[in-house]
Amino acid sequence: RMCTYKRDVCFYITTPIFYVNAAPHIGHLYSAVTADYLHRYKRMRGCKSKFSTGTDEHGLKIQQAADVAGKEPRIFCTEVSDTFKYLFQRCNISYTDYIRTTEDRHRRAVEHFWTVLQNNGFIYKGCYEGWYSTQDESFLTPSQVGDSTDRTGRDIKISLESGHKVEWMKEDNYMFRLSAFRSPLQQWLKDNPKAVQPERFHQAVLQWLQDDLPDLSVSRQRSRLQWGIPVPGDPDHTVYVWLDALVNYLTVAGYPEGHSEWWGSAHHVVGKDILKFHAIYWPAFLLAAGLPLPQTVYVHSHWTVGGQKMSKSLGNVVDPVERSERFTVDGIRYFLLRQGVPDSDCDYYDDKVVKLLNSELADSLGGLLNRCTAPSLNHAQVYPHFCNKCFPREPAGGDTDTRATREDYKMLEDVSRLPGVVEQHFESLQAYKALEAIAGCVRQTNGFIQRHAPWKVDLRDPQNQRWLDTILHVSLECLRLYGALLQPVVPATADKLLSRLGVGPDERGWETLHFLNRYHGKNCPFEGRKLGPDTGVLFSRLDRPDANQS
Ligand code: ME8
Repeated sequence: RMCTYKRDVCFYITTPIFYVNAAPHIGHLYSAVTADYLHRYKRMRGCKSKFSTGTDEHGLKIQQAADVAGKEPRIFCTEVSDTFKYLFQRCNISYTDYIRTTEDRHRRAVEHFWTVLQNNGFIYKGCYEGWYSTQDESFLTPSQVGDSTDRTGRDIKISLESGHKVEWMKEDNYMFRLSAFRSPLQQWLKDNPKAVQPERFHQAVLQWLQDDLPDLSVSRQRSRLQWGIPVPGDPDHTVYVWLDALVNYLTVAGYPEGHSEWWGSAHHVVGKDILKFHAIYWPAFLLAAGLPLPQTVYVHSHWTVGGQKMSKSLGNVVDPVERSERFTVDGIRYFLLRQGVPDSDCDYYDDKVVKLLNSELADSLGGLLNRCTAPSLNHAQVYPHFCNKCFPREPAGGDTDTRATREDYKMLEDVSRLPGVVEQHFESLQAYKALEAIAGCVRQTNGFIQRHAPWKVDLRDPQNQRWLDTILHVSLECLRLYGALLQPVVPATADKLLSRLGVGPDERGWETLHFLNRYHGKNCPFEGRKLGPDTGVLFSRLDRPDANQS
């Protein structure tokens, strides 16, 4: 299955564009790292991959936040957008495009898109009456609304899903014929069982589509909302911020000119909070515009702190820049993807990060690299030779010098299968399972070395030298695979590891993942090669945080 990939196939991956009403937190970084590993993985497979992220800057919520900050909206947006950009650059998020909805190229795309929807007969003038949440920029049906009280004890109505306050709104505006798309959307989901992943969310969308789909208000009166894109031909109205925001994916693809190369291969990473917008509104808009639908909407759950949603008012927001300084960039990337389970919410706490990184990156992986490259064992600092007599293909072979055990063969089997396992999990957004499988193999390789205790081998016997070399060769081959497979997740650490092994920059693609060629009687390009220079500890152990720090 490893060779089934066609080179130069296009892959286009996106994160949500983030609201600029508040600074980024660990949840935003999680979405970005998720999209980043997919982008890096696809590139490793030889795909042409485009990766976009950016900020969502229009709407009442942003207008209000700028007011509170006492700033011009445009200046306010630039400041906050820059904090997202800084975070992503710092954390090695390898986006190829950073989009801001206040850019001209985006306004042109939205205007064009709107005009196409209108010309196709899917936009009409009507009157919207119902509940609206400014925090979510979302319309709600009566069954999605419940009672609550605000901080001053007053009775208010809230969105049952987000808990945010809702208000009754009655306004003449432009409506989109969403109701026309209920059965086309059901058909799309039935024909494409992987359109929304993981499966649980695919089912959730189908469930929503069991209910009626009311038409959607897609504009606000200019008198209520100025901070946005005017409706083409009717400047008394402003385009609804979600229609504006979703079109960003097309803008980056080059819409309205020359988007066809990328548009057919769009994949969206989103949090579960915005699933409805991406799996119902967005495909309906696209169908109405006569454009292809996204290939996949990848959905992930949320990070909580102390079991609660992160929020400014609770004061429990985890700052990703600060954590990337404390735990290193690769440390926080590894933690998020190793512990983040897309299907369900995960609780964040610092001690969990320290324990995981110390055990898997510092001790297990770093320890393995140390052992195989330590000058005390590996005097010549080379990728040593493999001896087929020491480690024959047939475990019970006749007159060989084999010392390989049944567990060793089991390890070989597991490591050989690892690329396929990692591929499967990477592609279905289960990075944690991929990393778990890699960590399991690293443990087995450490066990292999422990079992054969190369430091005890008596080198006065030349046969023993061949056996020692074989142990090291096998271990380095394991490490080479682990390093290559970890590149999408911890690029800097993987680079350090592979460079130490002497693996060149063009020897790190998916096509290099043939494990232990020599065992299979083939040539190994690394055998006999000098190791790379020793650049120090692979991943430094971290101190446990004090109780009051976490
Ligand atoms: O919704 N855990 O922007 P937003 C994990 N502008 N991920 C989280 C998270 C958490 N606790 N909190 C947020 C918007 N996220 C719109 C999107 S797209 C055309 C427009 C991530 O700033 C997650 O991906 O509220 C979520 O969907 C997104 O940030 C929401 O970011």
